[in-house]
Amino acid sequence: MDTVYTGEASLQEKLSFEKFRQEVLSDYQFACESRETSLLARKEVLTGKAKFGIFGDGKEVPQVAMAKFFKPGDYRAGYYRDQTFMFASGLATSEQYFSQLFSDADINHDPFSAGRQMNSHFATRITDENGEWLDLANRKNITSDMAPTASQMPRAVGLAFASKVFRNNKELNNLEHLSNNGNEICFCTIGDASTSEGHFWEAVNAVGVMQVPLAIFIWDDGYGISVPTKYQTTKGSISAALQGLQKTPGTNGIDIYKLKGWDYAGMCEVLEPAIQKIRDTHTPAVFHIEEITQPQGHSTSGSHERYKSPERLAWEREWDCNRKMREWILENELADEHELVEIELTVKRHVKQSKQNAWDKYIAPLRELVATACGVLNKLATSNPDIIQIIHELEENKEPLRRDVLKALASALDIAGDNENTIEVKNYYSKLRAEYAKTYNSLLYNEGPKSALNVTPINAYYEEDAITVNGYEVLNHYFDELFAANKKVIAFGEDVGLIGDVNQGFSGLQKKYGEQRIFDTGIRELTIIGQGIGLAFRGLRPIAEIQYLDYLLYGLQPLSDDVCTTHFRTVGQQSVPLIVRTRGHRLEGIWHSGSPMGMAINALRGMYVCVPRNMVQAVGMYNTLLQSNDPALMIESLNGYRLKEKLPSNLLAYSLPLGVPEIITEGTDVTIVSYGSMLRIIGEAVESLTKLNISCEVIDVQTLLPFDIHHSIIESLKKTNRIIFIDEDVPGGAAAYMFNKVMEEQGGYKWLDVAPRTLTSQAHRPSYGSDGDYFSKPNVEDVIRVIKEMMAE
Ligand SMILES: Cc1ncc(C[n+]2csc(CCOP(=O)(O)OP(=O)(O)O)c2C)c(N)n1
Ligand SMILES: [Mg+2]
Repeated sequence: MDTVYTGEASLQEKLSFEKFRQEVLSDYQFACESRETSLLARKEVLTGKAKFGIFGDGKEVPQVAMAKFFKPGDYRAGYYRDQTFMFASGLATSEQYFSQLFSDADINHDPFSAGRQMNSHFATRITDENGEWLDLANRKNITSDMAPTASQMPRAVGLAFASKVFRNNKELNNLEHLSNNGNEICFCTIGDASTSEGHFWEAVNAVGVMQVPLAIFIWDDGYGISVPTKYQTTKGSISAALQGLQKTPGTNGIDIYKLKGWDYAGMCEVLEPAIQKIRDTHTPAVFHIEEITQPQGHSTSGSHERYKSPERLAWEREWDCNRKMREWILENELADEHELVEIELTVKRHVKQSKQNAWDKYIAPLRELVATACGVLNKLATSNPDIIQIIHELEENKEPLRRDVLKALASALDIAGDNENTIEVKNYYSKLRAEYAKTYNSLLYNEGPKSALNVTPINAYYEEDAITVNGYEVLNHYFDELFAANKKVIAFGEDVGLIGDVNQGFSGLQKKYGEQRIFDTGIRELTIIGQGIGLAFRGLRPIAEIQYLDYLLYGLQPLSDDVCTTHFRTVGQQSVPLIVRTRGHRLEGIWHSGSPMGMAINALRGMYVCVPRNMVQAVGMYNTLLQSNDPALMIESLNGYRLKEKLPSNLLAYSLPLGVPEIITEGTDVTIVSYGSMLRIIGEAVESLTKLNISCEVIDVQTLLPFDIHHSIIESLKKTNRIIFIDEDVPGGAAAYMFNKVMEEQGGYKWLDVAPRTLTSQAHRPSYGSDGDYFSKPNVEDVIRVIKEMMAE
């Protein structure tokens, strides 16, 4: 009996040893494949086949270790060093890696960005073609990588935070495709030098406070390009610098682990329980992975021999993680030299073949394009030697770009001049231009059923006995109905929870709907936006509040770099339906009266920018946005919360179309184009102007992005032949933008009888007090004066 038992145990032991051995060798194989990919990819750049390369060499072993614990449902918010992790997680192949390196515009080849992103910028699909969320709880999810250092931190906070929401809010339990009881971890990676960014510190503090499942891996190779740790980090060690955040019994905070990047076994041993703890307890952790190397330096843009000493370079060679893993395998007799050489040779052949396949797939359609273009050009039936030369050069081009083809067509057309032989070439040229506009310029916004522009508008409906309430009460009624009807909606920000925001839009609603849905955050605009990004990624409908428009600047970077580019850079595979709610334009003083609309609309192409003049209008916009996957900035009028408005009875249905201006006063002499709280000043001026027999047509553009999509303003101008654009931004800001839209895009210049005007605030921030306001912002008398001037011209 005993003998049999012992025999079984040893068989099991043997089996589990073999399994372990195979796993280690598989990891080693991934590490080798990744290294070989880095080495070959660098050569492709240096020989001119690709423009730029940045690689994960030196970080292979910690990433195969990390990948072991990355489970379906989990998220990664990382940076450009993580190819090994992607390979080991089964989310990328070396062939796809090369396709992205070559900027292959075919999404079947570069599934991360269809050639829109530099290499090593990964992503996985999160929505289907119709914009519906996939079963993310059963997939490994990669949120699209970005180049700005530490820009992954804000959204990492949000991705982890969403798990907390899913775990604590039982009303979301039925969303099984989005979460499995909040068990999902966000794996975040960052370079050692990038921890110097404020983003990093704000993020670690926020997750320490909130206790959310974030695992931050710091790849510490001692340098940020050429700048070493001593110039980056207090005490020369990020884990030492973070000590005050360490969680201890009875406190919140984060767990901090220090690991060696070449120590495969050591990392696996620590990571297994550590990651499980994050999953179970939602305690965030930092893994400071030290002693990492960079065998090929930072990127293809320079050589590290310029700034690393010979001693450092020698140390890096000796402590190369792949080399150390190899030694460890041999020492522990998990494989012999022969077996490892076999793996290494197999990998070399595989990567070489992958590179070749990627190149062949990339170049084949371009060569076909050249053949077709030359065929079409030949039909110009010309004996012109210059055109023959153009065709010849194109045919000879071994590595043609689309650009070369379009240049050839355009030059040939210029030379051929206008004659009937050119029609086919002209048509072909136009067809290609349209096709490549789709390839390179599409999907800044959602274009399908989830486009905010495709939402069916529904008018506001008023009962005969509709009550009149304060503006903030309109929002309060609306948010009450919204939170009852849509469990996915979550609102948060400074003072949003307990007091229901500084203007009481959410007053009483935390009590009614719970702290999971309406809550306060710390004063940290970057990561408030990050929380919104993460929640939106994970299929919820966040309304992230920035208390005043003036403080949008603090949260602008993740909006501009991340939110605005996500749909574009993933060619529509990811969306961030985040609504940023703020209030602005006119109150008191330098930092509570700003209207930096030019800044916003220029930085936020990729979001919609709504500028309602009153709160009912805002409601209509919120409803439209919530039916779409497009992100938006909603700027409520600070001085509108206490103004009386009639309350519509279809608060939840009323959906206002974006990009459709409203004529709020009809007139025949002058068209006044404006938005937001400025319209109230204009209204007062118009009363006086009417008495002077000047008939004003006042147009509220309602949204700056998009802007007057049906070109209705020109129709007003055709009638009045005079136009002025007024706002509270600095000169050359949003008023100049509106001017450009109407004059250039709508051809408004053709209908002018007098010079068109803009009327704006002064270039400086508004001075304090009522006189400060009067002399800083456009006032009633300014409006009257300029319009009288226009009438007299
Ligand atoms: C905001 C910002 N500033 C500067 C850069 C240029 N840059 C790219 S990578 C890098 C160094 C990053 O070093 P580290 O975080 O240690 O990552 P590593 O490349 O060493 O893995 C710099 C300065 C950038 N991409 N973004
Ligand atoms: Mg570094």
